[in-house]
Amino acid sequence: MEYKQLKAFPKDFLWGSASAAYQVEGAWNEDGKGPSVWDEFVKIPGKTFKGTNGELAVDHYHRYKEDIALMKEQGLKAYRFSIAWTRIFPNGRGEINQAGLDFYINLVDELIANGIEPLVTLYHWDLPQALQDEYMGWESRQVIDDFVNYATVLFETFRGKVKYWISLNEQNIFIQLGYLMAVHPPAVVDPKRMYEANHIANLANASVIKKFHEMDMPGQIGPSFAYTPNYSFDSNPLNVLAAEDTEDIMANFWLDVYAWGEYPIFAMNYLKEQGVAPTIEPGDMALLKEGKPDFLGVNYYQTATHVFNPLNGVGMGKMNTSGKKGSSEETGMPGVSKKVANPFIDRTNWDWEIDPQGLRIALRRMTSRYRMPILITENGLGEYDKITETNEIHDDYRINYLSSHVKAIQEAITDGVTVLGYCTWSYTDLLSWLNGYQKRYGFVYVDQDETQNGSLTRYKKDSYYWYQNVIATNGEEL
Ligand code: BGP
Repeated sequence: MEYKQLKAFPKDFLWGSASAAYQVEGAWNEDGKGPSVWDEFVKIPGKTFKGTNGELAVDHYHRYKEDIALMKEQGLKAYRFSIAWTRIFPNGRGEINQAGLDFYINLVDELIANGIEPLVTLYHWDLPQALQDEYMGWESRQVIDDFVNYATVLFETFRGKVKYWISLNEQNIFIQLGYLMAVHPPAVVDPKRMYEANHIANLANASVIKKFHEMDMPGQIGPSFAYTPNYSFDSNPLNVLAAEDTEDIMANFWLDVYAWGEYPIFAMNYLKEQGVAPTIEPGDMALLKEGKPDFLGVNYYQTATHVFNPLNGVGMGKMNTSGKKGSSEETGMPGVSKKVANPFIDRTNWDWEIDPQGLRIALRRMTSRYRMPILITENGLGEYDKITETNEIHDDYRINYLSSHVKAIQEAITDGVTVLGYCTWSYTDLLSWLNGYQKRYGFVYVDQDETQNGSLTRYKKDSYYWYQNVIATNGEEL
């Protein structure tokens, strides 16, 4: 639809930006923090780009005041960050590590003192290694109680101060990359184990949300889903069906569970036929229904376009983690679909498709199916940035990306979607899990390279000033 006039953004729209503990904090073993699965995984040769890790990251742990001062100056309304479980419980449970908790108390207080709404992610992939060692982490139902126990400490600590909570960040990504592609911890390739772990993660997610509501916490909670809307390559009915199947297996399979406490029919049938459906115990489905979120968080980066893929067709291919455009391998699900290039849209140097209308489509599909408010918890462009001799960063490509996506949000709002806020990924440059430090996302440039050399000095990019004006005009000037 095209409108004569777009609706204005709501007055209290949360113009935000995001990060995650492992990607920014550093201080990986300070103040009593225990090791997480990522602290260990990065030590395996060949797992991350040039062996990069988050031991120092961008040293946000020691520089958070400086970073928050930059946010304040920019006019940022909300900052989404994650809490490292291993700072609170170095071994996943047991005695609270007060020094670790204090870091987040100080961070939250500093944000509030500067008029910035804290949005807290409970889990952004850094599971305590102790729980992985003890009972294989997400593969054991023991993790449910430990996750609820950890979250409860945070709920009690930040009651009234933190109003927006994200339960699990991108369960679909950490589960698939961890148990199917072996490119995240615990580096397993086993679809059966993957769907078992995923079901347990669903139960943990629902349990934490249920606890939040039982505690009568002021505020709202929801998961963040990495949603890649699926398109058919053309009007060939076989390809249309391939896209719909992919949507069921890759999106509804998580979103239906979050919103309705039910697994989608076609995806579940398919998993049963493959012999990889999860074990569902009595009471599980009731629990999933009791853990209904207050909003759906969405991380949107791109869309995916598909053709039908026969049973003997292409399987999972390797992603481009080098930044050499065109280096990603063909990928597909045999018997379902194969991903192809969309001729209507351009790609980044990491082969991520740039599709602002796809964000509008994502918001529309989620609203049609679930009728829940949506919080955009991530959206952004990872690219090489160059700093000039006078310390300027002319990232007009990022401004184009972000402004076209914000326009798509405004169109979706005009369509009738309820959007609570928008967090760009990311605030400062940070560690990209598999792509090192050269794939930059921030409004704020950090002097840091793959060998972890650099002064860590922060410099404002052109996009920093652009967003400052977007916020000041409440989205009227994009
Ligand atoms: C999301 C994650 C973020 C972030 C982002 C960019 O999947 O939640 O933590 O990393 O993607 O991805 P990448 O760093 O792979 O470019």
